[in-house]
This record gives sequence, C-alpha cells and structure tokens, in this order.
Amino acid sequence: MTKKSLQEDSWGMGKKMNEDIAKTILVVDDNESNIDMLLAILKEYDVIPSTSGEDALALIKEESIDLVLLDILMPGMDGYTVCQRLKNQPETQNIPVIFITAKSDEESIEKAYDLGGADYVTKPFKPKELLARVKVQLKLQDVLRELNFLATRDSLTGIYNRRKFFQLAEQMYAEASDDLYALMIDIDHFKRLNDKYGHHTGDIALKTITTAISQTLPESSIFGRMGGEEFAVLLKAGDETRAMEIASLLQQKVCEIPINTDGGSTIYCTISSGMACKKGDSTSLDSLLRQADSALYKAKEGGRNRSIF
Ligand code: GH3
Ligand code: MG
Ligand code: MG
Ligand code: MG
Repeated sequence: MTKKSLQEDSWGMGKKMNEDIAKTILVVDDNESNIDMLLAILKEYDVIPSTSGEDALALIKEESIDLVLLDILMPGMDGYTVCQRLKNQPETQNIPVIFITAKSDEESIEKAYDLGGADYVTKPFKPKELLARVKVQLKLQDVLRELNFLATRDSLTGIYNRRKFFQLAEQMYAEASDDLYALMIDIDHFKRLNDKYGHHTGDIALKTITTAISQTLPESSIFGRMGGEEFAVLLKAGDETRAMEIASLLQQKVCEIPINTDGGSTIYCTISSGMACKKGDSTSLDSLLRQADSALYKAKEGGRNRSIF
C-alpha cells in the first residue's frame, strides 16, 4: 500500500499518522521581527516563514503543512482571506489555523472562528501560552487523522473500507467520462484455504493479495474491500483493451505472489474478476458494479482464475 493516491486523502497531507515525525508549521506575518520571535518559540518544529498571504497559499500547495499560524492584518491578502481559501479547498481544509493578531475586538474574533479558525491569540502574546496552544492543535490534528484513518480503512488490509469506497466511487463516477471501468474481484476457493491452513493464514493471504493489487493498479484507481474476500476497483484505463490488460496483470501478480502459511509452507492463490465499462448501459454506479458482479459470476462459472468483460 505504498501508492499515494490509493492511501492518502486530505487528512494525510503526505504524512503518516505518527507523532514522532517532526511537524511543519507555516508562520505567516508581514512583520519580520514577529516571525523571528515565533521561530525562536517554535524551535522544536520545522517552521516555514512567510511574509504575505499570497506567498503562504503558494507554499501550502508545495509543502506538507501540519498547522498555520496566521496574522490577520497584512498588506495585500489579509489573514481572513487566506483562511477562507484554505477552508474552501479539499486538499487544505483540514489544516488547523491559529490566528495571531493585534485585533482584539469581539467581531474580529467571531469572524476568525466563523471562517474556520481553530484558535485565536492576541498580540502581544505570552510565548509559553502560544506554545501550549500550538501543542493542543497538533495533538488534536493527530487524533483527528487517526480517527479519519480508522473510519475509512479496512482494519485488516488497510485499503478503503466499503463506506469510503462508495463515497469516492460516487464522486469518480459523476466526474468521469465514459471511459471508466469497474472491476469486482473475488479470491478463488478461499474457504478451502481457510479450512486447510487456518484463519490466520487466510488473513495473511488477504493482506498479501491486497498489497499486490494496490501496487499493480494505476495510481488514480480506487480500491476497496467490499466484505470477506471480495474487492471492488474503479479505474480509468484509456480503452477496453488496456482495461483488460490491467485485469490480467492483477491476476498474474496475485498468482505469482508467495503466501507464507502458519505451518511454514508457501502457497499461491488465484483471483477471478468481472469488468464493466461506464459507456455500456450503466446509468449509475450501482448498475455499473452490478454488471461487473455478473461478469465475476461468469468468471467463476467459467473455471475461476480469469477475468471476464
Ligand atoms: P469461490 O472461488 O467461489 O469464491 O469460493 P470461496 O471459497 O472463495 O467462496 P466462499 O464465499 O464460499 O467463501 C469465502 C470465505 O472467505 C468464507 C469466509 O470464511 C472467508 N473469509 C471472509 N472474510 C475473511 C477474513 O477476514 N479472514 C479470513 N481468514 N477469511 C475470511
Ligand atoms: Mg500584520
Ligand atoms: Mg471467493
Ligand atoms: Mg466471495
């Protein structure tokens, strides 16, 4: 599961949920001496300084930022606008923003929270209090990332769970041209494998097979566990020939990958898959997946270890 697009979303921002990895804080203030003071207070973090709102927005696109400390009054784009832009973009909306400003009236504070600010600190601030507030936001961010991961992934294999698969798939179906393919995949004779080698070996097989599939799929694909030993993929392939090549490649990679059993032996598995294309007579994601499912049924009937379109 090393491919970014199969694993990461707006919570990840390129980082795993790991509190030990140094956090990166973007500090935005038009006054350079304020920036110097913040750099000194935040010396245990990676700090990226920025002296304008425009520059800050450009930096956020390039860097993996965990927290933004944001001045409000700046020549050019003000802090409110920066915050609004961040909260309107799916890629940046989950990055917490702490406003640090000389504005201390109630309306300004209310506006900052309305725009999605996580916290509000007035200048002149107390260094230790600011550091404590930064720590609270970073901790909260870790917890939210972890919750998001748990809510969207299948706990055994780490790929998308059914709920997240459908959420992403509905979006992809709505946005895609006709050239969108659904693939339903089912491991062959998996019950036999469980019966013969035990449930734990079955679990290892599931993990090994999903890793092989993840690493073989094109990066833009969506791959989720539907339940048991059944998986669904939504992918763009260019044309039918290429789509079938991908399905065959998945089969080949899976049947070549050794699975270590609890008894110390090595076994191999096969998969069957059914494919359907949006440009057929699918009118919804549901009907597309149903068509792929009937093709899968034919692949099983036809003897397994094959893909049927
Ligand atoms: P077919 O080739 O027709 O698909 O046969 P099959 O044996 O793979 O299909 P069947 O639906 O009869 O059995 C699926 C098995 O998958 C039964 C169930 O115990 C097993 N299974 C489902 N989820 C898990 C899991 O998380 N771990 C393990 N180890 N086994 C699982
Ligand atoms: Mg200022
Ligand atoms: Mg099966
Ligand atoms: Mg099955």
